Amino acid sequence: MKRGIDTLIPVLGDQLSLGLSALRDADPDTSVILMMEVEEEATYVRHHKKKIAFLFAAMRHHAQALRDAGWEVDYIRLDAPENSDSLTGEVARAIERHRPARIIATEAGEWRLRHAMELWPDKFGVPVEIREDDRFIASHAEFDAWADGRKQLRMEFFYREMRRKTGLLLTERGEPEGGQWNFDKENRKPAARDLTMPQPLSFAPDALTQEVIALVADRFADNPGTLDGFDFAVTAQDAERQRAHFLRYALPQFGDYQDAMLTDVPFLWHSLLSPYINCGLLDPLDLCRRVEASYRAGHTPLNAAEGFIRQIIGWREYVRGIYWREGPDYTARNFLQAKRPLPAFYWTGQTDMHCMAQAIGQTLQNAYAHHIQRLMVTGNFALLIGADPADVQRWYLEVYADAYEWVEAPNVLGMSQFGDGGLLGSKPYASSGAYIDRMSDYCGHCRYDVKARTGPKACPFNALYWDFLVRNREKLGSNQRLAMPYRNWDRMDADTQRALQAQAKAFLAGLDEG
Ligand code: FAD
Ligand code: DLZ
Ligand code: SF4
Repeated sequence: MKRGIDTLIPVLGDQLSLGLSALRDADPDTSVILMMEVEEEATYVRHHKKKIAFLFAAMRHHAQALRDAGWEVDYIRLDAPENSDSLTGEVARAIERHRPARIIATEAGEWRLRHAMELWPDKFGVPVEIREDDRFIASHAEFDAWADGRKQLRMEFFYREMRRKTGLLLTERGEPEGGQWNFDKENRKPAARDLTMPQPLSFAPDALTQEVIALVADRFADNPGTLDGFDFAVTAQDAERQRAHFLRYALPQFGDYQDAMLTDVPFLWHSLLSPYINCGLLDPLDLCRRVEASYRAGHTPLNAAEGFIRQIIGWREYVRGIYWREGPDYTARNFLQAKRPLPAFYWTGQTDMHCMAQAIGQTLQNAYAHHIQRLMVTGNFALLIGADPADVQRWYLEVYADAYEWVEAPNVLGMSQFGDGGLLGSKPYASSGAYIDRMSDYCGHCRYDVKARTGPKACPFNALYWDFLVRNREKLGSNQRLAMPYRNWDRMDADTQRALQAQAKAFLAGLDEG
């Protein structure tokens, strides 16, 4: 028999974990969990249709899992007639319904919602306890303690701290397995097409998910992407199945082919786990411990296990630390003063550049592209043409099922667009077509010639790369990691330099004309 409601616990769309800090030591008999599908969250950017469908389906299934675990869940569907369309509005209505004595929440994953939650106590006249999100390995205080007083922040050193903290891949004497912390140099092999390549699992939508798909098709018909072939896992159990499948069939070669790209092969040896980790269906530390166990059992080589674990306890934690440390204005930075709008083909994939058509086409189809496509194809191109980093951030936040501002913004603004001037990474990830040619089979399928720098068939990345360096020399010229390309530019004869700049200028003018 339920007693009166004492505690209201709002659970956001990316807080789908049974062990969430807000639920810890709450009493299911006197608490009610509030979950809300709201217009404001669904429209702050034009999310990919599959991203919205994934999240709503995962939320609805999670509500069921919470009920099965004994909680009362008050679940507000997007099409509920009284839906006020915002999280704050729904909390206000829930307070009217349940009259709780207090609210307990886990901190939100972005500044916009953190600010909104900070206003709740005054707005509602109810005490609000906001708990830290301890699904992350480093607390805010730990990241700040590590970062304070350092002249330069670098992922590699933070990562070593996280290895020490978790004990992952350490010997009994506390030294890194294999005698080194990082095996990245072994993880840069191009891949060949192969019939034994792993295939990800596909999860057929059940009735609850089909209902969500119909809702999204109706309400978000004009959003980017397609709902066709929706096959995401939407429960913790199915996410665990994809995790187990990855560990068995793909992880052993994850390291070798981490940076590889192949035409019409969107997933390669990647895990596809980021949407599940980010919304809470999978626990990142548990995942890393299982990867370590696979290494210790002799199933996975060290370069793969270390490479994977580094992405999670290194990069994922590091970008989050930077996002919160740098404050809400981080996303507005624009070190290179880049202003060009993102070309329209980012929303259609219709371009003759085969690498771009592949990365964008797969993104629109799957709400997924792997890291090197995001960084060295679409990100690199946006950087080279001088796209406005605010536009670029919006696109990435829209189109990927794993995109939340805390992880998207530092990756896009900091890592990919050098918009923070070198805070997150030491040099811009700018490259000519040669890198894409080395790591993929794309160029062989392209109407452009990756070896040509000027002329009608020249790969656009080539001239754009040099033009980018020259255009930004004042800001980048003293970067030691770019000393070599600047020297190479200076060694070119004046005619070659002029031809490259004219080639880039004509291409950019073509973009501006649409
Ligand atoms: P795998 O290749 O299998 O990697 C394993 C896991 O490592 C991922 O699931 C992810 O949790 C983690 N990881 C790897 N690299 C990073 C990274 N740089 N930052 C954070 N986590 C990382 N990742 C997101 O989760 N959300 C984003 O919005 C996002 N935007 C990105 C934008 C750009 C421009 C770039 C360059 C990278 C971005 N990433 C983002 C990081 C990375 O591309 C994705 O995490 C990865 O592609 C997800 O696919 P996967 O699960 O198959 O990854
Ligand atoms: C991304 C998203 C979407 C599309 N919809 C909802 C929603 O309806 N309700 C909700 O609680 N959360 C949603 N989210 C996630 C939030 O916008 C936000 O990105 C995270 O909660 C940040 O921690
Ligand atoms: Fe991309 Fe240039 Fe290669 Fe074409 S030739 S696929 S545009 S890198």
